[in-house]
Amino acid sequence: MTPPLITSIYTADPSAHVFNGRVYIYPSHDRETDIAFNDNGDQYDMADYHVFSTSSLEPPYTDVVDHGVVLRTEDVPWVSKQLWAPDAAQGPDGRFYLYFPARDREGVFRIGVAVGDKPEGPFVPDPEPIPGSFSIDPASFVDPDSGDAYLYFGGLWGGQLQCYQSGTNADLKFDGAWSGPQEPKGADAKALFPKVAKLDRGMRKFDAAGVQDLVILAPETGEPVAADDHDRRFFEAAWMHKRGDTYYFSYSTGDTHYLVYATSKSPTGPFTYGGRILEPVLGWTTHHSIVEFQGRWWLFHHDCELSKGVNHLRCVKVRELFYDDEGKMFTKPDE
Ligand code: FUB
Repeated sequence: MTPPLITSIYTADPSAHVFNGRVYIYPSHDRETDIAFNDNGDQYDMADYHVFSTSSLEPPYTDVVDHGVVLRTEDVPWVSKQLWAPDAAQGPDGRFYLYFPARDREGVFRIGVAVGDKPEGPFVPDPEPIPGSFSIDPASFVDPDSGDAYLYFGGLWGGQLQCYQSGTNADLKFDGAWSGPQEPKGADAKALFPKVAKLDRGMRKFDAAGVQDLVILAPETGEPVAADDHDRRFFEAAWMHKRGDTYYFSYSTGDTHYLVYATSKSPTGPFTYGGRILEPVLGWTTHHSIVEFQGRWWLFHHDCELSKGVNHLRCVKVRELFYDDEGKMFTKPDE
């Protein structure tokens, strides 16, 4: 079985990128807590971020470097708690932008940005969250062909995406009555879509087009995936990558514990569901990233092997990802 990539601390939600010929990993930093487990995710009570890097993705991972703490709760004026899954991107100015979700002083998840001169930080946060941002799991994507940058985000239940069902994307209203482990259901209900916003060239705010839905269609009907289709509907853990002229949007199905993907010829969709890339792992959550390094594709993800199954004490792993002749992604059994 693939060993954990990082064993010095508990890590999760790995966002991997290649900068300067080296793989940089931006994970959540899990920690022990006395908070009772619940389906709102209160036990995921993280308070800082470390950055890791490596030049090799093959065990025994002797080159993995922990660059130390790069951002803490107390560094960010608007944050009250829960530094959840982050990501990072390099902007057109050559600087590095760390995107992170956290609860604000009212307990509402927003997305912040912090800026650094090096991929390993340190990062200086903006004093306010990104205007118009909400929910969790920001995934940044810089299109390798156009140079355009996007932020994908959203997460159900504890991630609060279901609290934004009224109003338009330009003027979404938070409805606290939807807080907690709930989501639309029923024969006619469509799944809630993840969100995408193009970043302006400064990388610290959304461009004028603002937030849009990222539509995921069922291939057999051409209609949006149904809310009750928990094997395929978006739950959390957005990730975007491009191979050739195909955009791959991958995500977690949450309570069914799969990592799945959908494809499009546009970074903003619509996307068509394509299949599974990872079966359930040890632990409730599953969350990942996909990156090309030295001519091979890699799936970073986490499970709970290091803590022997404690859901909120996770460990990052990496395994090779393959494509068949039709561009369908798959991983091989982990033996
Ligand atoms: O790490 C906290 C949350 O757990 C993330 O935001 C979700 O994607 C899940 O992995």
